Amino acid sequence: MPLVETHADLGHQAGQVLVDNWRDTHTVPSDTLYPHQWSWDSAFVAFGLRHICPRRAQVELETLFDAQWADGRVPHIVFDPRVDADAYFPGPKFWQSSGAPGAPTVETSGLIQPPVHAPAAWAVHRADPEESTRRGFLERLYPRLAAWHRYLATDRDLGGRGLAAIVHPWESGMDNSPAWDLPLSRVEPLPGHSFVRRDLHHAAPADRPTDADYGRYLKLATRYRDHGYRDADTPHEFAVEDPCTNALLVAAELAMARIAEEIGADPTPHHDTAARIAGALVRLLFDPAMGAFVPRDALTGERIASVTVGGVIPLIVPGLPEEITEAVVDTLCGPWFRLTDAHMVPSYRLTAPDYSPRRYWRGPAWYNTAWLVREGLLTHGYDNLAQALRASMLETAASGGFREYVDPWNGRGRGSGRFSWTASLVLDLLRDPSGKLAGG
Ligand code: 2M8
Repeated sequence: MPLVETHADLGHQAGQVLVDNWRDTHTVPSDTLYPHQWSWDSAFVAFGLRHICPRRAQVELETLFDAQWADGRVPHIVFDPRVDADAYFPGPKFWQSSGAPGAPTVETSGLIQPPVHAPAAWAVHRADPEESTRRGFLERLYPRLAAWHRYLATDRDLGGRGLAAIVHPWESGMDNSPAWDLPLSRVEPLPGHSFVRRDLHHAAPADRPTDADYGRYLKLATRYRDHGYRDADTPHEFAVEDPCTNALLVAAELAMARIAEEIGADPTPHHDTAARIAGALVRLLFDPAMGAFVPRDALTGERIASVTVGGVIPLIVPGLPEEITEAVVDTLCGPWFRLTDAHMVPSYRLTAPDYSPRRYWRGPAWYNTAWLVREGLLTHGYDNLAQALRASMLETAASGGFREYVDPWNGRGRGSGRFSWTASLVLDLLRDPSGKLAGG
């Protein structure tokens, strides 16, 4: 079948996934594995949803921000009260958010995820500016987005170096990434018999994090919960400055500048914050010997010598020094990520001894990170590489199922099927191949 027809069909199927995964006020990442609302999933979903129903894309983000905490944090999961409390673990009974100070009435987790929301809000507005203005979409969301970014830039500057720290691997969105192995090794896991996983009912154990990983995730989350999710009071055992989260915060502040201009507010503070965080990112997290950005342990002050896809995503930051941009693109095209012949972008170095083609964030290629890398390539004028990556994403998706992640060597789908951000970002690539982070 000619490629153009395949793609027309692909767009239709992608739209159908988004329609089927819509739950009145939000989209579930997957009908089986993730039956609630997730934070960065909703932002990625909004980028695609705006092409078929801009109003729904607005509601997606508004629902998430209705669950914002008083301190500005946007929870990583908002639980749907209509779904059985045991359908996902750890569910509302574990997080006990309603007992925590400043939590919303709806049950949520106490963790966060990377800040993709402001760029999503700006893209959603531009999909139908008239309807957005009529509903006061940006005016209402702007102060909430500002509070969210303030929380990240201040309460989460746990290392005092001008970068936001994550306090749990789930906060990176790249849960079992090898980048967290070292800081996580200090955490004594809860014993396996003390919890019952639900994810293994829906996905192959070899595709998911291990029980030992879960034991550590739960240990960290329990300690945070038992300190009321108060950052200053929790003796964090894990606090890491993640390059991907901080690069997204830069892009998000630049999007805030565009939103501020649109609603007649002052964009200057957003430009200033973006420049400050970008400076710290380059100074503290770029590793010239690796040709990539690496995380930094906020507790020890040491860099973690592990390059993952999170270390190339900072390409989305405009105005990086040229030698850094070139080094990161070389890394992407070299044997670690093989941009021009792998399926999309592997989540971990293909040559690493502990690389796994199927275990979740330890090797498989994901659509959201490929979409971000493509945005980074466009930001710095690598249009041909961006075009090749788009083709790779569409071809991989066309092989079927809108899977959660794929084996970078053969493109075979893994994890959940009919996955929302996969469908959404494929739709976005089909309908709007232009760059759109940081205001487009
Ligand atoms: C995955 O994370 C959740 C925990 O938040 C899980 O494994 O149960 C990650 O891929 C994360 O990035 C994503 O937001 C979430 C829902 O799709 O699933």
